[in-house]
Amino acid sequence: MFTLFHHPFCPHSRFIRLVLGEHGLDLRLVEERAWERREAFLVLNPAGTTPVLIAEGRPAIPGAGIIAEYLDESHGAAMGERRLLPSGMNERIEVRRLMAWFNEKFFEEASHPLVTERIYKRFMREDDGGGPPAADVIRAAKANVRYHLAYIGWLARTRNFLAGDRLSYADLAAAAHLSAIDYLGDVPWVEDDAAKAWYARVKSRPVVPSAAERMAGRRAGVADLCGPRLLTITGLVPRMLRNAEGCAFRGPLRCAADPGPIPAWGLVGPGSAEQRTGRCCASPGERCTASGTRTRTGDS
Ligand SMILES: N[C@@H](CCC(=O)N[C@@H](CS)C(=O)NCC(=O)O)C(=O)O
Repeated sequence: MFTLFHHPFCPHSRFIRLVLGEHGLDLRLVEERAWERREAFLVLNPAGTTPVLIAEGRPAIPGAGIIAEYLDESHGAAMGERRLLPSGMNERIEVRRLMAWFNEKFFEEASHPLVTERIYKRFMREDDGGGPPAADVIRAAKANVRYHLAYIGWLARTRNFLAGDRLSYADLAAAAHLSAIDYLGDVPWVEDDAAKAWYARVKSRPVVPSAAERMAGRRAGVADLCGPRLLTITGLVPRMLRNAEGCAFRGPLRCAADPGPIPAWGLVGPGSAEQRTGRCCASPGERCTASGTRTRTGDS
């Protein structure tokens, strides 16, 4: 039996829950609000971040990457063909590269700002950083999602799963971060059919958002509008967004400026300066104003 200190909307915690689910391991969940910096939790992980795994007879295991490596070392061989970190050296490098891509880069550029602005800030006290969501941060993060989705689509078109032939940690890390923001209606699935089809395949696996996640979403005021009765009601709601499963969410308006076509992968990577600074909806040389119109950079 493992114990996982997690938060329902922490994408790294989601990743580890998916990994433990694939391994078929029993799990006790303890919800941790990392921003409260609880002393007993800081003793387990002085970095104060979730997830932290407690395995009998081991020191506390902090961090998604370290937990994933530990689980592969302790339980991977027993998975046989279904091992999530493949045995070949080259394949392992590619899985680790993509696992880091999602747990670090995607997190920094997309899932962390979106989850923080839309959910965590509602729970946090003002002196802990709580307050209303910052529209410019959300806009920048949503623009970053488009580039990441294009990359995922490119991987899904060229391989069976993201890192190769088989399901791996790369797929679970990507799905965990995407699912946190898909829940919020922040993934423009219509832009990439290959990414959408890959996600549907990974999401069809047995591990789904827990009741705790749904509850946390409701407490945060993010209505989970799946279900026939509510779907008919939302038919009347303007600015409705749908996630990959066709669930409806009320979402913020996208920036009114036309973001233009996503460049072919490799020309512009996620995380470029333009994307990070909130000039997300505009082409290079332009910026997007608060009212959603474009101006040339340097214009007053
Ligand atoms: N490197 C860590 C980062 C984990 C992380 O940033 N967790 C977030 C929630 S998803 C957190 O606890 N943030 C609180 C903080 O940074 O103080 C990992 O891979 O697990």
